[in-house]
Amino acid sequence: MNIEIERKWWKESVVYQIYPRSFYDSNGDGIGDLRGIIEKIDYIASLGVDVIWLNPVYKSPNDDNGYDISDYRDIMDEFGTMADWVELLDRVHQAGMKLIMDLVVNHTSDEHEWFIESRSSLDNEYRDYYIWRDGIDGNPPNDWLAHFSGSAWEFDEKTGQYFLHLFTRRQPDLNWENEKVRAGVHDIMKFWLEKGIDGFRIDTINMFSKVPGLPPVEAADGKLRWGGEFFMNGPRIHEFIHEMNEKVLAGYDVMTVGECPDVTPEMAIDYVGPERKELNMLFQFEHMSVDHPHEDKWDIRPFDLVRFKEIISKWQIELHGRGWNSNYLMNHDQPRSVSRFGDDGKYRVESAKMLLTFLMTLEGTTYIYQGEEIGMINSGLDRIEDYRDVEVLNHYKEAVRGGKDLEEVIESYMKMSRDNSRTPMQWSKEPNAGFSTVEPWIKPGVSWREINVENDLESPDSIIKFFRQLVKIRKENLTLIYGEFEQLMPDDQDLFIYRRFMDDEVYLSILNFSADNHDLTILPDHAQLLLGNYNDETEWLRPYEARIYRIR
Ligand code: TEU
Ligand code: CA
Repeated sequence: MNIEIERKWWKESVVYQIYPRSFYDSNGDGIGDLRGIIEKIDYIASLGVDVIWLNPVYKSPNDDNGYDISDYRDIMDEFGTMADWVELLDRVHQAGMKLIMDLVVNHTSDEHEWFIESRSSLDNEYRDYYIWRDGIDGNPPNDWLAHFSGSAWEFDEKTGQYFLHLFTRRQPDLNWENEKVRAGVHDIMKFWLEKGIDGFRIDTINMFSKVPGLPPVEAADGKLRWGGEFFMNGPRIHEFIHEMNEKVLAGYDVMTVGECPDVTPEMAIDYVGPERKELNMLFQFEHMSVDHPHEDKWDIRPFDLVRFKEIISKWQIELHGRGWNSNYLMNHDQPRSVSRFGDDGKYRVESAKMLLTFLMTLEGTTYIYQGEEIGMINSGLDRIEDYRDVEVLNHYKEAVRGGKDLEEVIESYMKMSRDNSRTPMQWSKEPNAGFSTVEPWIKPGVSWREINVENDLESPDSIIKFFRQLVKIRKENLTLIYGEFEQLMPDDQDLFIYRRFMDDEVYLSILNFSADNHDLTILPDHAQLLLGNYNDETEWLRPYEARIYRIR
C-alpha cells in the first residue's frame, strides 16, 4: 500500500464522544451543558484524543434527548447559547482538537416549523416535507412498527391523515423524495460548516430513502413489524448521499461518519469506498447484536466471543484498502462495554484496559465514549422510576399491559438499556459524582463513589494513564492504524489474537476475554512487548490480560 496516498487526519484520529446532558453541569441545574464541556477541555485533551463528537445540542423538546430537533440553527436552552457554542469550538481548536456535530435529518421534532406548517392543512406548501398517507379502513397505512414501540404511523385529527415516524410519534420522518427537503438539509449543513466545525456524525443515514408505495410487511402472525426492508438502504439512498457530498461536503476538509444499522461489509463499501464520494466511514452494528437477536434487544443471550471475532475479522479484512472502519464498543445507545464484554466486578480495571487495547489496535478510526476511559460500568439502577429513556418507558408500559414479569423486564434494562450509558459522567467522590451540585436529571450509576476520574488518576492502576499510552503507541506505529489484519486461533473461545502488518512491520495483539489463565504458546522468540495491562510479563496469560507485541 502507498501509505502517503492513503493517509488522512480522520483515519489517524481517536474520537471522544460526549453526551452533553450527562457530561458536566456548570450552572447547578442538574443538566450537563456546553460551559461544562468548556471547563473539561483540558481533561479531554489530556487523554490524547483528536476529535470530539457532540451528541445533538440543538433546540429540542427532548422527547428523545435532542434527537428530536425543533431548530437546527440554535442551541438547546438547557445547554447554553450560541455564544457558548462558539466559545466551545474555539477552545477545542485551541487545544489542538477538532469538533464534529450530530446531524439528525431522517426526522425532525413535531415542533419544528416545517412540521407545524406541514400538519396545518392538506395544501400547505410544507405538506410534502413529511410522509402523509390516508388510513386504510380506519387503520394506519401499513403495519410498520416504530423503533420505540407501537405503530410507525400517527393519526392527525386536523387533516385526517397519518404521518410516518420510524422513531417516537414526536419524531416525524422527513420526505427525502422532496428536493426542497434535501436542499433544506444541505443549508443546515452549510450553516454549521461555515462556523468552522470539522464534520458530522450523521444519524440513521441509511433510513432516508423509503421504498415507493411503502409496502406492508404482512407478517404471518398479523402483528406490527419493523419494516426495515422497506426503508433501510432504500432505492435512492446512494443518490441522496452522493448529492449531499457533491453539493456540500466536497467543499470542506471534514470527516463524516454515518450511522448505518443493517449493513454488510459489501454494502458498506458502497457508502464509504473513496471512489463513491459519499461518506468517509460508517458505524456498523453487527457486533452490537452478538448478545441478542436482531429483532429484540431485550432478549439477552450470553456473549459469544467466537461469533464476535468472526464479525470483527470480517469487517477488518473486507474493508481493508476498499473503505475505512469505525471501531467502537459502546455509545449513548448501548450499555457500558466493560459490563457487556468484560468483567465489571473483580477484573473491571483489567478488562477495561483490555477492551481499550482492542479498540486501539484495529484498522480504522477509534471511537470512545465518555467514561470508557475510567471503566464506567452499567448503572445498577433497579427501579423503573429511575429510568428516563423514552425507549424504556414505552417498552415498560407495553410490558405492564402485556402482563410480563416486571422483575425480569427491569433486569433486562439493567443489562441493555441506553440509560446505562447516559447516567452522569463520574468525576469524583463529591455528591452527585462531582457532575452537579444538585440532583441530576438522571441518577448517577450506583458505582460512582468508587469509579470516578479522581480515583482513577490517583490509582497506580489508572485506566486513563493506560489509555494515554495506547494513544501514544498507536500514533507512533502507523501499522497499528493502517496495517492489514489477520486473526490467529479463530476458534478459541476466550482469546482474541491478531496480527497487524504493513511492509516489513508486524504487531501482535493478544487479548484474553476471560477470567481464566491461558497458556501462551504462539509467541515468537523475537517478540518485543510494547504495552500490557499487567505490570510484568509472564509465560502465561492472566485474566483479561492484554498485550501488544512488535515482532522483529
Ligand atoms: O439511533 C438509531 C438506531 O438505529 C439505534 O441505535 C437505536 O436508537 C437503538 O438501537 C435503540 O435501542 C439513533 C440515535 O443514535 C438514537 O439515540 C436516537 O434515539 C435515534 O437515532 C433516533 O434519532
Ligand atoms: Ca446545567
